[in-house]
Amino acid sequence: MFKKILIANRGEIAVRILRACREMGVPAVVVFSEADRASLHVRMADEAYPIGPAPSRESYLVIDKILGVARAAGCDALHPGYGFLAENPNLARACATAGITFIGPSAEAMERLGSKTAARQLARAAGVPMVPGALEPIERVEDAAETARQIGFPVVLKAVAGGGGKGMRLVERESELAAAWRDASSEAANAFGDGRMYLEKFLVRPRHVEIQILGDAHGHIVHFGERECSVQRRYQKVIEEAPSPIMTPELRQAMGEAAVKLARAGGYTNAGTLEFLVDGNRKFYFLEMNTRLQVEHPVTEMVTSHDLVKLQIRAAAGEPLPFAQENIGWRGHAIECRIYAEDPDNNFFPSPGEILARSVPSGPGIRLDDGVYSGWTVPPDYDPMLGKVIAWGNDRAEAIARMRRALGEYYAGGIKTNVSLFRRILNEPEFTRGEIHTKWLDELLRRPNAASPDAPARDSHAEDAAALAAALWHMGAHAAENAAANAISSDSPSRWKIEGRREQLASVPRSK
Ligand code: MV4
Repeated sequence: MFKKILIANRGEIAVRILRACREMGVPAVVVFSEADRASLHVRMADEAYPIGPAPSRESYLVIDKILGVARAAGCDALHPGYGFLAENPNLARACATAGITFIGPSAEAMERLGSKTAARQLARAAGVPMVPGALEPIERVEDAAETARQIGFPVVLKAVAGGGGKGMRLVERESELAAAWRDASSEAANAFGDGRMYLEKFLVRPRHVEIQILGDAHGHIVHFGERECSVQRRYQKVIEEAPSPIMTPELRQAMGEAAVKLARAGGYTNAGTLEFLVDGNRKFYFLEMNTRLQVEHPVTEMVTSHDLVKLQIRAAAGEPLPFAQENIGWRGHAIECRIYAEDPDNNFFPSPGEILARSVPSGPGIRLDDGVYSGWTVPPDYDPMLGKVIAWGNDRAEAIARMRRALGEYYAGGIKTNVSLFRRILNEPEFTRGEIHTKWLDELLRRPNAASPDAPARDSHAEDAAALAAALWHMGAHAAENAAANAISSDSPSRWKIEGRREQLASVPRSK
């Protein structure tokens, strides 16, 4: 096992990896920017090293700074988390050069699967079904038109280096193609420094279903089944669940086998996710591979009882997978809500700021993967995800009921959160029936909201006050005082502020 692991990330995922390290008895080191001095991952780590200013371009994205810390701290392994440098082959290569084990796939496997067209060629060679379309980048718009005529409109233009919907354009008819091609290509050139494009047949309202895989260094690769991630807003996942409401044992086996086949063809090791689109006839099509641990990995952990982060670390250390595919089973249902500091009543605008008071859910079937604490200030410099609430139940209905109950126990004061969005989604009959697809949430948000009509008549201050009072009542006066006092570190600016906050909390009426 490793002597010491560097976690090259921040927020809830750094905390999640720290927890795995602690359970394994491996010391863990973190890095932090100037904006993250007081962050939870810094407080929880065994050692923490500064790596520069708040902008990630000058801190979390600088490979030399991160490897400098790894060397100085005596780390023999590095976990990249997700986002930042997680899918950058240059970090994997720099680690290899420095003699530090990268907890993830090799730089070469990342490259083979990171390019969309390269991944499509691998899928073709491995016999994995994918959406009809080009297998190579297309140079000229005339060739794009020719391919589009062959496969039939509508088509979707995609960036070879793309992801997350950037550089993507839906084209309904040939007359729109040339303009869309220029637009998408220049968007891709700006976003990825690579304007190369290809195209695919456009599937109408598919589901997004992804397969979690894990490979060791001895040629064994297993899959942990699927996650349903169709509830997305502007290509950002909002709710994920396992199993998918449309899953059958046969479909899971077929998709799992396809995923393992493709990963094997790419010489893939460690944790990875293969994204598929699934149409109304339960036909599945490979879309792309994510060569990292994903935000939504906990729902897979909850239904399979396996700790994916510990398995990643063991696989990177050269240990063989401790079980075979036949030993992986699924029990119950898990749902995850991504809690963001953003304002659902103002177009989901980020809402950074100080968390003045907080109450978090617990109890049967609830897991909270959190990266914040009361008294901490959410910085404006990064993705404003605060953490994730995960609910497990014996079946989907119980998981949903537990999630509704847990969201009622969630409160963060001083900032806006998207919790009300989840209450709305979890009460939609289409959602509870599992009738969701990749356009479902965008369409829902265009419909009027009965519970929260956009009218200015709505008294959001009164609602906030009521929620705060309820949260404090839940916590109890004593707990509230402790929470406020504990949240403020010994090096915090002034006693006055602590007393002020104590008073503020105590003055909220607690009678029901
Ligand atoms: C598609 C598609 C339909 N047909 N490709 C969006 C992000 C990018 N990673 C792939 N995306 C899509 N590709 C074909 N050929 C529909 C989407 C899509 C989508 C995919 C996954 C999750 C949410 C989505 C929302 C809108 C569109």
